[in-house]
Amino acid sequence: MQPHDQVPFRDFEALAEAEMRARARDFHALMARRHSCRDFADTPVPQAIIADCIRAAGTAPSGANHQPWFFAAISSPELKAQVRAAAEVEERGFYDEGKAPEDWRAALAPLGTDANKPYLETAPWLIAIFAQRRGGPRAGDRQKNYYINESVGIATGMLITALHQAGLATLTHTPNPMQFLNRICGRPDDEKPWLLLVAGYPAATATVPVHALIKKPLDDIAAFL
Ligand code: IYR
Repeated sequence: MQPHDQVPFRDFEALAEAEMRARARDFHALMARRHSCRDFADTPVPQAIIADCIRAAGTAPSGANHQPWFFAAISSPELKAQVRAAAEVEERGFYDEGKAPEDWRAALAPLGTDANKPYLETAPWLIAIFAQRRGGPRAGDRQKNYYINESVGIATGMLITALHQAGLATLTHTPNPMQFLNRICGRPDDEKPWLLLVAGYPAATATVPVHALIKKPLDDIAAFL
């Protein structure tokens, strides 16, 4: 079989309408219970669980199927300490040294965040997500990639969803700039550090800001035309 050939759409599973309705409803209920976590337990999580969630993310659609992503899953305490130290340097610049514009600080105030990121060491896994400017469907390809941000965004959403349904809490973290992730993870300069995803169990003391519970109702996010 060659790449230009076609195969039947055989992975599709047709469901009865009642089953579709139930699944759609249940999936919303599941996702409505996902909240960003900023206080993680140090309880380990098996690598195989993280690996399967990354496999799920790797099934995401992407521009020309180039799969322009790389996931560096960090559990090494030494590397997590390096990530924390480097991230906190940037976060101190943002929160404490005036880099954050006033309106941005005001928007973040209800979340109660600051420059301290102890969870970057406490959580069992940090998944550094990189966007590849060049690549292709196979490792080592060097073609131009297309719709890179859209593709990596979709894959990251699927990763967050996979981790949540596997029973893990997550946090999307974006220290800025985060080029230090290339150095710590040994990734080439032409990969853009895109997002740092923290995964593990919430600490018993973890809280959710009420601000984060305000979700727009369907009427405010959708129109049926
Ligand atoms: N990167 C900082 C600031 C921050 C920015 C946004 I937009 C958030 O939604 C949350 C935090 C931090 O992680 O604290």
